[in-house]
Amino acid sequence: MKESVVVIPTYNEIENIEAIIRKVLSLPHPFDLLIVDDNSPDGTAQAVISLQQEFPDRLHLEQRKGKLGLGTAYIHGFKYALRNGYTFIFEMDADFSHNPNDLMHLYNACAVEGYDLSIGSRYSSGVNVVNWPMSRVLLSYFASRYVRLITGMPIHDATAGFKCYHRQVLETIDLDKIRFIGYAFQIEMKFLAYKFGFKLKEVPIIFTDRTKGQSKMSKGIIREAFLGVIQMKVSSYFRQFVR
Ligand SMILES: Nc1nc2c(ncn2[C@@H]2O[C@H](COP(=O)(O)OP(=O)(O)OP(=O)(O)O)[C@@H](O)[C@H]2O)c(=O)[nH]1
Ligand SMILES: [Mg+2]
Repeated sequence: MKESVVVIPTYNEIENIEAIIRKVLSLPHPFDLLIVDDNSPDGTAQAVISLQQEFPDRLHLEQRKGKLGLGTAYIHGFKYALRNGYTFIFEMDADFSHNPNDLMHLYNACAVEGYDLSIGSRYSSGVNVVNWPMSRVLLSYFASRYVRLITGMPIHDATAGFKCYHRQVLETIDLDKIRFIGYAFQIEMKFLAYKFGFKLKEVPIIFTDRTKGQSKMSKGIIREAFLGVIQMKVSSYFRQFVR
């Protein structure tokens, strides 16, 4: 039984991809890696293919035809991880905004303390974001307060994208019914895990703004999240969450 795999979605991350792969695969704990690349024009996938010769059993690549959104990239990766028998499945960005050393803290919250979903949180102990413009910090911080207000979910960092799932959470959530692709995807996955009664834990992390590569954040992603939260809450009244 394979234990842990870190799923990293990539779109144009040629400046980060080799460094993030080497960092994760050099950690003392044996994490496997799955890169889900959307046919990045900058050659990110080719860089992964050449590194696979050095890490044949631990570095995996799934390629998709075009840019289809972060959310669907993760759904694709989760299905791969469940098919291949992994117990702990992680989400992490490719741009070092998430510190790979924190993977162990997320892992321990699930594997040692028994939580079903651990979340790398920027806001569970104050505001732990480095080098983001104040406007972005305020947008992100109040977005989480807004989600908490609407959904009642007791989570400080609702849009966090650095997580560890125990496979039973992803087996319970109907992945084909997930509608959102951006931050709303991050909110929806936490909201469904919470509604199904899984045990969630926020693990404090420090989030650092990317130093290499281009941001993929857009106004559309923010709008989707703002309206999507209301949709999630309303539709939760009309369904049952039975495990
Ligand atoms: N496969 C795939 N990956 C994506 C897509 N959009 C973003 N990503 C990846 O998802 C991760 C998070 O995207 P980011 O652009 O870092 O989003 P962000 O952290 O909100 O914004 P910045 O760090 O400021 O750019 C990165 O590894 C991106 O390469 C997509 O459409 N498809
Ligand atoms: Mg980023």
